[in-house]
Amino acid sequence: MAATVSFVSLFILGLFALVQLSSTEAPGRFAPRFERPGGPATNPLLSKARTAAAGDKYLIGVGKADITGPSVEVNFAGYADTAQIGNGIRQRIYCRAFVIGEVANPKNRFVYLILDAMSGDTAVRNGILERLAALGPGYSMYGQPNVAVTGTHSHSGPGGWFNYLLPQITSLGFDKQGYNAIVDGAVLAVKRAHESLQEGHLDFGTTRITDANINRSLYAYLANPESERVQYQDNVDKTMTLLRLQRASDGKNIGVLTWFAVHPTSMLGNNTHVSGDNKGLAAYLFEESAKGDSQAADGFVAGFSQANVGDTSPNTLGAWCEDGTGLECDFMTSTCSDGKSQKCHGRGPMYHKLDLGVSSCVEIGTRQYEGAKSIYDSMGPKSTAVVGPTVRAVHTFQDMQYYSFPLDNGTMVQTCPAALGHSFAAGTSDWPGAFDFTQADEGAPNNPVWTIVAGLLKAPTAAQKKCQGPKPVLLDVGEMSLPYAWSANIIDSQSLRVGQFIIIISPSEATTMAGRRWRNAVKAAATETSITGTTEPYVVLGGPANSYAHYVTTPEEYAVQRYEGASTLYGQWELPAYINLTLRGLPHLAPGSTTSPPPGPSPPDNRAKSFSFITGVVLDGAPPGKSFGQCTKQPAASYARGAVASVTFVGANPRNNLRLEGTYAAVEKLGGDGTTWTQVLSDRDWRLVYTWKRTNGALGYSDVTVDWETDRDLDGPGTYRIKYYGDSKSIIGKIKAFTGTTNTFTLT
Ligand SMILES: *[C@@H]1O[C@H](CO)[C@@H](O)[C@H](O)[C@H]1NC(C)=O
Ligand SMILES: *[C@@H]1O[C@H](CO)[C@@H](O)[C@H](O)[C@H]1NC(C)=O
Ligand SMILES: *[C@@H]1O[C@H](CO)[C@@H](O)[C@H](O)[C@H]1NC(C)=O
Ligand SMILES: CC(=O)N[C@H]1CO[C@H](CO)[C@@H](O)[C@@H]1O
Repeated sequence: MAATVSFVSLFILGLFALVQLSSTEAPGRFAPRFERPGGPATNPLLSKARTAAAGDKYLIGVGKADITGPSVEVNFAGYADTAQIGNGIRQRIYCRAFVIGEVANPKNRFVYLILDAMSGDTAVRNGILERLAALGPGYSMYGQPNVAVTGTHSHSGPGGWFNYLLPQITSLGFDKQGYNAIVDGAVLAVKRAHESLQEGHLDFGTTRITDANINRSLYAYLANPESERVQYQDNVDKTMTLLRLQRASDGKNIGVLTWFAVHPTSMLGNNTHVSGDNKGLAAYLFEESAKGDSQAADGFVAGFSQANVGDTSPNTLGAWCEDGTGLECDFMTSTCSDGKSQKCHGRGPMYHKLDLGVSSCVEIGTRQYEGAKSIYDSMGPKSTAVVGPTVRAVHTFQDMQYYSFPLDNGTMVQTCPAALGHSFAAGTSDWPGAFDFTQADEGAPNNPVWTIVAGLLKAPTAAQKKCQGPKPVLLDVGEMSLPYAWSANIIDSQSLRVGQFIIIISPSEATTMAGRRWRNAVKAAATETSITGTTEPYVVLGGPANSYAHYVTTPEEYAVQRYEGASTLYGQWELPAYINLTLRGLPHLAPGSTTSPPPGPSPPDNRAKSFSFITGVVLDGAPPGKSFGQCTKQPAASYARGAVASVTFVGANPRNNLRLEGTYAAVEKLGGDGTTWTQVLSDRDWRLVYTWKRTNGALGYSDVTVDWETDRDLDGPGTYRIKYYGDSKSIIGKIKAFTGTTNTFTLT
């Protein structure tokens, strides 16, 4: 037992002994492939996007709001790398909300939320439900059963908002500012969707996107029976599903909601600018294209939701050893010539650009956008109308500690308290574990949270070891509740349904085959019980949602214990258990069903007891003879389109004011009258990059750099200037807004 503990400690020590990487590299140049409004894909004459819908009428509404938390001095959520600390914004992140309800009985509705964030989470979801309730009786129909909080699984946003201890460790605990940004933004998005509710139609279509994802755990996938694998063309799902929301009043489309499985890990683990990664970019591109589309309503919202993402990678060129051997990583273990995983790196389509993943992200985002656009543009002939008036949602909490249920063949099995296996430490080829135990350094960890909790590590009980087999337990997170729960044991089982369209909400990242089995089981049961009448059910899976419960593999993949299997928290029967729970809920989605299952046990709420070692801003200062917002590096007099205009200002810490729904950086263009300036780009735009750098900690000096990566096609010639909006904090804590403006320059 003691041996296990010290072994575990050793590996964790390695995690926190890391020295912080410098993050000073300037953002790379890239050549975006933005679709131009009016180009072929958006030509209204070619588009059938407005083809009249034939299905039933529903209440539909969409909304979107900014959730960009502290962009600097806070660790990013996703790669669990303590060195990945934000220093600015490439693109603001958002919550997109979709509300769908019945016309006849409008209380029957659901909200599907997509956060440009690592996952849904119990703390965040609790906050959203509480603040929706606080909006008053008009919002009383939103609650536990019908609010689905999904994350795109982006790895490029601030962390610090998780309910459980384990994911809080690298972010130094819980950060109220970032938490509030997400919760308030999500509530604002729901409010906007709610206020925009109107009657409309839903249609869905699919396409195959061949070049935006690959499997990153093929060795585990191949453990699934051949008889099952031969039923599928690919070893990852390449199908994108798009649901279109079209209002009845004038036939304009108010939004689209898509599902496609690919890790938003195009931005590498050494990127330090906030963005929504490839999914956030795809959504932006679609929403931009809608501005030039006469069939799209104002306020059009495009949601790019995650699907069975578990073993998918956006690094479509495969995983290679950066050790001079020129070899691919080992097929079975993803290690390199030194037997370790650190040098194994997935390569995105533009990996040679060496720009922290930016160019590959543009590619993978654009491929998803173009896939979605192709479905959208051929709606009508190739799409299916959603029919059947029923809208329902079902939610229960389930304690996964020793949940007993029968497999299909009748054998009773059980799940286990959460635990992570050895391969969890190695990470994946999308970013190798910064904390592979073989790299362990026995130096003291430089992490205050870890200093407190390291002594509380427990070895697994005998029952747990047996239950988790064949997984060798590395971190027995489900049996550790000191000082508060380390991981979720109680998960959300939730499903939504509109007409024949059924949405499984998964708390875990389902692997390709796990997702297929889950969807197939739901489709078979829905068909058998005729809950969609005579219409064939169509099932999608969205997640990771509601609470972050790491991964779910098939039992066969679990037996292989690669990263995904090692991160399947509740043992080898987790997937059959999830399927059992979804099927148990299915009768509550039937037309005429007015019942809800018992709510189940409430997960612990750790918000009030969480550690917080994220220190606040002390003060900002301007160097002698300078003032906040003063431009210290002016633009050149003129740039050719395609060049980068880079300017620097005397800055202040952006954590003083998140400027939600606003901007830190902006590009303004001079109007034809020679006097009027119009904002043309802001933090929401991918090609305007805001970087903050502390230059003197004691005196609070900092620089802000704004890089405008101008685009030959999208940015017209003209006269421009760059603006910076900041907020400084005085020694007595007073926060004061200021503005900086550059000289004017021309773009030719
Ligand atoms: C970021 O990581 C990639 C992949 O390992 C590497 O090629 C690149 O040099 C790194 N960039 C910086 C600035 O560390
Ligand atoms: C799910 O498991 C429960 C026992 O926990 C069992 O009663 C039920 O029949 C199972 N449902 C399905 C659909 O397998
Ligand atoms: C049922 O299936 C499980 C998993 O494949 C297997 O371990 C078990 O032996 C089977 N039980 C029977 C009675 O065949
Ligand atoms: C990581 C890995 O093994 N990727 C493989 C996934 O499958 C494709 C074929 O579909 C292979 O080319 C990759 O090497």
